[in-house]
Amino acid sequence: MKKTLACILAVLMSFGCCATSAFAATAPMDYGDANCDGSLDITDVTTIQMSLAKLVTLDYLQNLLADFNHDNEVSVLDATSVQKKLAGLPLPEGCGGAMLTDVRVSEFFADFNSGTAATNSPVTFTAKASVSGSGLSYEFLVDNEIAQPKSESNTFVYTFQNAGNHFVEVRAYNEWGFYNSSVMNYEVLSEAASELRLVTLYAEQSENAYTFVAQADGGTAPYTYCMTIKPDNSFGETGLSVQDVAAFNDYANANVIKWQLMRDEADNAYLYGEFSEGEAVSINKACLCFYVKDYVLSAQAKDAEGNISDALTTLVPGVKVG
Ligand SMILES: [Ca+2]
Ligand SMILES: [Ca+2]
Repeated sequence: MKKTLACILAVLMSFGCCATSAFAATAPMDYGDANCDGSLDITDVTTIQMSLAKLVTLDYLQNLLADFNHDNEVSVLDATSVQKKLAGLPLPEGCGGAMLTDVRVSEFFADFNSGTAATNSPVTFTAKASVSGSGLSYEFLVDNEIAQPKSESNTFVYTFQNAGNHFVEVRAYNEWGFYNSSVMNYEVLSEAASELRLVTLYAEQSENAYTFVAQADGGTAPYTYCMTIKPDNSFGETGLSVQDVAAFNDYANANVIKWQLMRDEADNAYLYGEFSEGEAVSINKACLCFYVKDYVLSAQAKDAEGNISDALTTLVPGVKVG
């Protein structure tokens, strides 16, 4: 069984609501870095030699990295080739390079928002992840127990037996066993609500745009919705640049909601838009200037009687857009 190496996790809790997001990725690691300290030097040669002499035992990752010439074994050839590289001598073809360890959960959402599903109603959780290499797989946990073992399926259907708060986690693994996780604190009601509730809120990514989906039920139809997008200040990033506004205006057209650039009391910029039920709502990724920031998407649903229900979720940019 592959040894699991957790990536660096920064778990962001948002205002007691359902959305929690994990953000992480590790930098590529260099083949030959047998002691996994991020640099290639003579201590790596020593590490390989010591393992060949059975003086040390390499762990899973060390074994992968120590195989400098990619022949699927750690041998004296690897130690020699690393020495040659350090001496600036020519190497046999195919030696070295970087091992891509990057894996990242970009989205994790349920078809019922937290606090809207009752016990005994099946809830579908969907995760989306990206990986630099191949072999992406997903594992789902409920209250720290594995509820759906690792598989290629990125959806997970679960029926909660007990009301209350539950931790639902997805772990996306790459072929090397590195994983990135996203956790949500999911509240289950003892019985279904009849009042207005915003049951669905998530963002779908495509190559160029995000499409935002919100759906309410209960209350009195028809519903209208409004959505706000703003940078997640827990990352210390505030505001959208003027450039973003220009890009956003360029994108406006008939079938797309008109997003307005607003500023809060602290002068932080955010985008705000209103729309009616059934309208598609999408926005160009470049408009948000997704780079390293996360964004908070919040939505309100209003029914015909003026009742309001709201929800929020964290958008984790899966693709860097300059
Ligand atoms: Ca090293
Ligand atoms: Ca080798």
